[in-house]
Amino acid sequence: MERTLAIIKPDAVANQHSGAIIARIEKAGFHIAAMKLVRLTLAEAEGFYAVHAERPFFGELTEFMSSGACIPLVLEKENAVADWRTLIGATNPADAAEGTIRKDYAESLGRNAVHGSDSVENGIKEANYFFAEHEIVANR
Ligand code: FUP
Repeated sequence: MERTLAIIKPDAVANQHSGAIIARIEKAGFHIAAMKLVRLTLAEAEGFYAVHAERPFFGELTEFMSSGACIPLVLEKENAVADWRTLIGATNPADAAEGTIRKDYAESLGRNAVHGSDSVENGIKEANYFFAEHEIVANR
């Protein structure tokens, strides 16, 4: 079964949208294989987003991601990576389709409520960034 890493980001947690977002995850048929609430250190956020290290928004992004609690989740489903990205919508909420999570809960391009892995390979890597093997519970 395919896995992806989702993160309910600090803006959505602070704005009390975690429950609504988790309800959408379950309604869309994803199995939650792992979940926890953590506050990332700046170094942990920099490690997670290392691929963006040279981008101009890297400092703002990593400061935001370490500014408060976030909720990483491993989601399991057939086509989990693509289906989760469809459900969350475009990176910039101004471009996100109606009914998507970012359309409904994101504040801005930088504070955009949720993360989703962009490939199956990165889904595995990102799940392992947050969770040990024994913390990920397969759906049967
Ligand atoms: P996504 O895969 O949709 O999360 O988007 P990206 O990997 O392109 O970007 C990662 C995060 O960087 C986004 F969620 C928000 C932030 N970002 C900015 O703040 N400014 C930008 O111009 C692009 C991305």
